[in-house]
Amino acid sequence: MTAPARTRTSADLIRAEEPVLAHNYHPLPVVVARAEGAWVEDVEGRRYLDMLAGYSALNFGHRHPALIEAAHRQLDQLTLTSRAFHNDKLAQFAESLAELTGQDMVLPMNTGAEAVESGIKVARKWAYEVKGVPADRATIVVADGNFHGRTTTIVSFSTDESARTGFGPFTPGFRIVPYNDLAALEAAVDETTAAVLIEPIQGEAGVLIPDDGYLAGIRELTRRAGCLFIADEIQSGLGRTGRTLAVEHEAVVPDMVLLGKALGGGIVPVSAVVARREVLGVLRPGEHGSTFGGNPLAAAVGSAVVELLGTGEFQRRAAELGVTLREGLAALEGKGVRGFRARGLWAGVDVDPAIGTGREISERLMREGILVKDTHGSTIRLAPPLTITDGELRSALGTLEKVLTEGA
Ligand code: IF1
Repeated sequence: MTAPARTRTSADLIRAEEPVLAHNYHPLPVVVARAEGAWVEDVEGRRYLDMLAGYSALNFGHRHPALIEAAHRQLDQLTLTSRAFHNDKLAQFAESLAELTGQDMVLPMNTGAEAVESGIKVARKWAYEVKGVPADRATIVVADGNFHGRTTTIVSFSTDESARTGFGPFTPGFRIVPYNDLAALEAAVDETTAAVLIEPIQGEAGVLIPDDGYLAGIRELTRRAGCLFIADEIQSGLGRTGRTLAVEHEAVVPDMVLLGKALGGGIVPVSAVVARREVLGVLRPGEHGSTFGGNPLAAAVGSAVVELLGTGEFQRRAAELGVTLREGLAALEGKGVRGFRARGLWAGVDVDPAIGTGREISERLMREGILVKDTHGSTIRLAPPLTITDGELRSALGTLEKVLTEGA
């Protein structure tokens, strides 16, 4: 007999999931019930500072007032029409997003993986119709250590065995080269290449930041080769690194940018492909679509997100607080931190394995009121909401030092 829903404890709820929920995650033993800003609260009322922010889907914090207001207003008016008809919110969302990203056209989708899949399809169609690659011969070059989502085609070019094993057969047409290696990239590009698909910073791989010049090199290489530069900014974009897009750190404008996560403000799934007219112009009615892509609720929230980013406040906060983050992590080198990579309010921290695995460190931090997520081995990722205060960030760094030095 299970406890009635209204009085279930965290333990009750974790137990209740076990027989009925697919086990595709191993969550930390915390059951979140409420959240605001950078803070979440579990069923028993314990508070935690959220240093994961939904893997960068919560850049504006939990339940940002302007975004919640936009959602409430739209909920009371119209939520879904399908694209069989127009709705009164989509033009504004597409116009403002194209302007924010310096691109011509927008293809609205829902999840990041859908944006990646859509980008792959559009790049291939562009290769056949514009570049003149023979039918079904298009190739796309990706980097090892990539993470672009979980669909069968996307895991076809993953180098993470746990993401691929048991899901074949796989989609052909992808070439994998070492990340941050322009020579290897150049060698893989030929007349069949539709695009190079790259994360400007590799998130899941542990926040790997390429050498200065890598992104500019890809831009030059793809221009010379007559193929597309597709930047997957689903995790790195929308303020996370201190700029609207991470590619701006090298003043690079890709041919296509993939967006997701924070574009939905942490409220609804919103993703998009944004690109030059020559590229997205290859799509004609009936050739691609999505039941929920561009729905009025998503468009209303997405427009409110673009408006927040238009102020530059969140990019500025990420850049300024990123100095506190970097300095705080540098001070921990030799005190349990073996190395770290950081840009804006995003860091991958390699902890001394002798202190514990990433999971063990995450559990110790959880007991101290800080929520993070490990990536691989003993690397943890720090990606707080961009609304975090300097004091909260310093407090989190202090707790990290305590956990690393006292083995709390
Ligand atoms: C999970 C991390 C994993 C992404 C980039 C596309 C997508 C993602 C650069 C797909 C999604 C999520 C997926 C989520 C955990 C998180 C993640 F990298 F952020 F940490 F898994 F590697 N491109 N990343 O990071 O977007 O379809 O999920 O909306 O799968 O557990 P999605």
